[in-house]
Amino acid sequence: MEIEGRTDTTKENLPDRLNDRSKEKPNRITWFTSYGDAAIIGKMIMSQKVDWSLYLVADTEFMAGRDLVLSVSEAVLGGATVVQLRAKDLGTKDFLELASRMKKLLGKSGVPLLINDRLDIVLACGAAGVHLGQGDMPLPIARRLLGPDKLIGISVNTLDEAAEAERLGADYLGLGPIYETSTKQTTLPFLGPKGIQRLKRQIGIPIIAIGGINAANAGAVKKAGADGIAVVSAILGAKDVRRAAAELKNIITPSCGF
Ligand code: TZP
Ligand code: MG
Repeated sequence: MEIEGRTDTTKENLPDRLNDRSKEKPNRITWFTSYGDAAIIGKMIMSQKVDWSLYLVADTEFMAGRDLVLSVSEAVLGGATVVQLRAKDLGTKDFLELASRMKKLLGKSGVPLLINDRLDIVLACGAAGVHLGQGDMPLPIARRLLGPDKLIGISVNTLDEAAEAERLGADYLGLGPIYETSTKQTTLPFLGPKGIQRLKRQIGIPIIAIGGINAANAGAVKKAGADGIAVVSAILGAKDVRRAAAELKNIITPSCGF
């Protein structure tokens, strides 16, 4: 169905083009179900398989009532490879309902859905994993509750935090803030591309840079060694969300055309 020349994704039935991406990039390998060396190797393979390049943080507060599900579907059509649902303003029931809609929307697209903070929502909606901050559920407990197959990402600002997260088995790091941002209030120091470079030398798991990243600075972030960029406003604040995602995707993985 077409609306003003654009594909209608409001029915949460993404076009075939989106669902077809599952054929290109399977990103879940779940043949190990228990802990032990084999499970750890299986998990390493699995997190390597995730395409972290364009990580959309779908923030309900940023959207302030606008249709987040529609915007996320547009962003994925533009090239977003991971979606994290962040809903600080929603109660449990509304958060779960939105997460379930998001999960259904992403369907077979191959784009994993991560949930900010809430392990219970991950389990209830069958999301791929959780994103935790330094003050959230400690990683070993989160791992025990979620099991080896779920992805767990941690926000870090220092090398010590990053090394600890890696040691404890995080699947990826959200490193930031890289630049000044008005999307999230923070007193943490901005790391800039140099901060990414420093961490990249010492850390083996994927590093996703976050904070103030846009089309003007994404190239420098990538050059500094980030495995991906995590973005709120540069995508969700754009007039044409799909195009904004595609532009960023092109900068960080130049072979991808729009
Ligand atoms: N964590 C660190 S900075 C940030 C989060 C969630 C906000 C990033 O938003 P933007 O608009 O991409 O700067
Ligand atoms: Mg948190």
